[in-house]
Amino acid sequence: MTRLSRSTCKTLPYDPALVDIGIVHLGVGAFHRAHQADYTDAVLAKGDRRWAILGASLRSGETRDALAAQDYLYTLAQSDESGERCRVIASLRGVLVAPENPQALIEAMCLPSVKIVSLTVTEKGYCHDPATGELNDQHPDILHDLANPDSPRSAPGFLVEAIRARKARGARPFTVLCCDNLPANGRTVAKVVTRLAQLRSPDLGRYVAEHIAFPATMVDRIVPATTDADRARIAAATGLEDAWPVVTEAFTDWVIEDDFPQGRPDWAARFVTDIAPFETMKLRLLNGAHSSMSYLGYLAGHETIADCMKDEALAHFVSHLMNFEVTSTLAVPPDTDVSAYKQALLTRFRNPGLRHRTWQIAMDGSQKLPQRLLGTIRNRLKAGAPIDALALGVAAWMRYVTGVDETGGAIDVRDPLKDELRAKAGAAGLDAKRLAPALLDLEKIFGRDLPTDPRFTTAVTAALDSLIRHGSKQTYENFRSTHP
Ligand code: CS2
Repeated sequence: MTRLSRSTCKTLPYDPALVDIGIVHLGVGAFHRAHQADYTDAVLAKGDRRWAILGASLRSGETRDALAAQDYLYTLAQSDESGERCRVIASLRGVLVAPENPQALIEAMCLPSVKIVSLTVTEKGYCHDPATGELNDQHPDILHDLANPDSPRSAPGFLVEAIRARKARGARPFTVLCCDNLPANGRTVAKVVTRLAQLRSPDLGRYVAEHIAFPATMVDRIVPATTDADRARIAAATGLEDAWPVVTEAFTDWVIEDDFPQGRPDWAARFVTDIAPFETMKLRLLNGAHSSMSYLGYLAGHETIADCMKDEALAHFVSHLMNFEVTSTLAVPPDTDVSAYKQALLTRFRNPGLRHRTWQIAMDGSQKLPQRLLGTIRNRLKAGAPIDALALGVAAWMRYVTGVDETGGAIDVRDPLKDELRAKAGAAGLDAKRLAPALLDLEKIFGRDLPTDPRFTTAVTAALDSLIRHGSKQTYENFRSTHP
């Protein structure tokens, strides 16, 4: 079959050779390619050719190897109840692989045409402490980057070195646009990058604090990892072989704080002055439900989120979590109907065209729990309100990170704290009264307040005890009986 490329693709709305690199993007995973690259493709297609993207992988060369042979073009397949629609995205104009040549990435970030450096490096990529949002200055990559500032490994290390290099050359700085699901993502990344710059020199720290803009964003699109079945189906539909297409839903949303001193593309996003209410609503309702469902569903043997939603008792749990425990903690964003938003979420979770694996979402829970569940729990406790569903979500994470499933099989737990989690779980054994306190002791996840609040510890321990004794399915079925 013919390979997708500039010469074989007949549907490109612009010539990818005639665009300028305006954005360097760190972390060219599926999410970036289905979200920001799609919005940017539309801008280039409308005729503003200044904003093509140069991607960078901070770890492996896989994406570059797959896309280089097809001129970095790829198919975006959008799926909803009416079926799947395929379109070729041309906004990505190259991929650098940072570990192969870190200096080349720094040079790219210093290009005069580059006005924005955006990032999707996942929660753990910022080397911060998830409970406080502060840089973890003992993180191995940060220690490496302080010792080798001109050949960094971490995203903050690349940002600081490129900011320094531009400053030394008298070039105007770029805007840093974090597109990860971190709470207050702009402010959090600003804090981390400013701190790392300070550790390099007080002068550089001051420069970052005074001159670099870090607009916050709320990004939303469900993008499961691409499978071989996706590749085969998309090739059959388009007639062109594509080594790394991306499958997503038709829905997409992007809310951005409009703070781009060097200019920005005219993305079809919502530009606002305060994204906090949008972000909290999305992190707590969508991502909070996702994470809770992923642990409970995985333990119950459900492979995908759509499978979880077919399990009526689990779908009931999700609705209860959203309606009775999360909604009361939200400040409703302007022009938003929260009921309609929740209804739409349930439909999105049910999308049969997306095989979004519970195992994929279960990854990196230590980095996700604070913004997805624990902040909500703090608000509820402060209001003296029940936290039964939220506590069950946290307990399911605890049961999951023991690394042993309900049939005694191994769980492939992926988490930067995996070893610590396994050691604690191993020492405690499958006993809720020992396991819960052992994991709650992780201050970088739970802070100091939650582990000492008996309302929280009692609820989590009871939920964990039920998960251990009765299994996940029986536990959420019982939940439905007690919370009709
Ligand atoms: C998911 C998110 O993998 C996960 O943790 O919860 O990637 C989710 O699909 C997106 O945030 C949706 O916008």
